[in-house]
Amino acid sequence: MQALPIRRITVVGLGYIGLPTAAMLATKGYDVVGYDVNPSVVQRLQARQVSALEPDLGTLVSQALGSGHLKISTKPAAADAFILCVPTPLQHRGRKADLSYVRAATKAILPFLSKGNLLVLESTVPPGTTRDLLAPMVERAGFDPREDVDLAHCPETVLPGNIVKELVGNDRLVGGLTTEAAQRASQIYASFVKAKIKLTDATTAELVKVAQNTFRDVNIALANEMALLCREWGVDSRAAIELMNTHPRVHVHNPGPGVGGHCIPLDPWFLVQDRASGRLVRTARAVNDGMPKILASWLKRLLRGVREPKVAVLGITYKANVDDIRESPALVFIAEVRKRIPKVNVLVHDPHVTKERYDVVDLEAAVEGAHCVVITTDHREFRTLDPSSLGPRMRNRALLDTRGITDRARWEEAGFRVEAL
Ligand code: SAJ
Repeated sequence: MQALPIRRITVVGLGYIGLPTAAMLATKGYDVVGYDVNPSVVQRLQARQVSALEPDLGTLVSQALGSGHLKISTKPAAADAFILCVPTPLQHRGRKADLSYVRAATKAILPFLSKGNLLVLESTVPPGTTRDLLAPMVERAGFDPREDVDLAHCPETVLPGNIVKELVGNDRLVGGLTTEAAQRASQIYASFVKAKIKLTDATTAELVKVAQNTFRDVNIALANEMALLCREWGVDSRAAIELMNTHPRVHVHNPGPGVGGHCIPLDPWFLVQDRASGRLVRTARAVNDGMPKILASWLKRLLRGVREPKVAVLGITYKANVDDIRESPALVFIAEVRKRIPKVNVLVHDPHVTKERYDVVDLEAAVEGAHCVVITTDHREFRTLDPSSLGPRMRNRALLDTRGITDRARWEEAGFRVEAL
């Protein structure tokens, strides 16, 4: 197949990956159509409304729209290349990938596909998806997926909260269904990636992506177990982990209330679904998913003897300094607390979350008359909380710090009973 030059790109899905990718490509001179099925996403973008919590994203999107190279639309458009950036959640039943959005996105662009086009899947998927799902769909539409069209998987690796920087600075893996497809896809990414671009086959790229997130999940599970073991041995786990990590080949992650977001708690399942192996991976999932239960039992102990306790939960997002509450361990923790502690009243404060997204209150309202403060997210604002100003407003001075961000001695001096992970 003759590799035609790529000038026009259609990006399908304008979420936290599709939008910055579309904007980035537009600033590099490609004519980009960003297509999303959700009219409210499109309306918001056309009005140039972008999450202010993602550094530099607003500026990038404004530049792209201002240049005239980025158009936002509720309809797909013909192009030289298509990039699919749609979500891949877990199925409601069973721990397997739900590929319905990938199927729908592919179906939506098939009428616009023509010979010589490039189709790149960026969504995180189980190994084999490009070969066994995308290629047959393209074939059924009348194209030879190895001859007429180039198919590739190019996983994203950007960290929410640092997306724009990492889009440019992270190494990029491009897996092709054919060598030519990988090479062709890599040219698009070379327009903005300043780090290395590595080429491989599509299935290897798919596996590597989910394995990277699995590495982190297993490591966090180890940190969580370490924290529980340290507690049993009477050792401060955070101090111990810091010391463990002074070894040049040891990097134990941070213990916490569990693992949230829409990547790390899901991707290990994509790796082991339908496979016989993967015992450690499944165990790590169970360890991390078990943390909210353990912490709820700690809270119950702290509140022993208190009738109708009021609890101030600080932080509902899945990690620090983002506004995303998807799969947040804080949500599971609160559900556990409500299940285990009769007549408990839980109030949530999160400076990064609006009332439209979750029922949050301000710090004063959460803490007023409370019997315990629980830190569930390590937002920067919570690192500087002053126990001597919170204490007098509370009915009972107790702190459960699931992120280990407070100075225990300082809180104890202010009269708090402290439990920390
Ligand atoms: N967490 C801990 N302890 C740690 C680190 C994280 O408990 O030491 C928790 C966080 O609080 C959070 C969860 O894990 O609840 C996940 O947070 P994260 O910052 O590790 O990851 P994500 O989900 O925001 O982004 C990950 C990243 N993957 C890796 O670092 C290997 C990112 O680079 C990927 O692009 C992203 O998943 C993705 O889209 O797959």
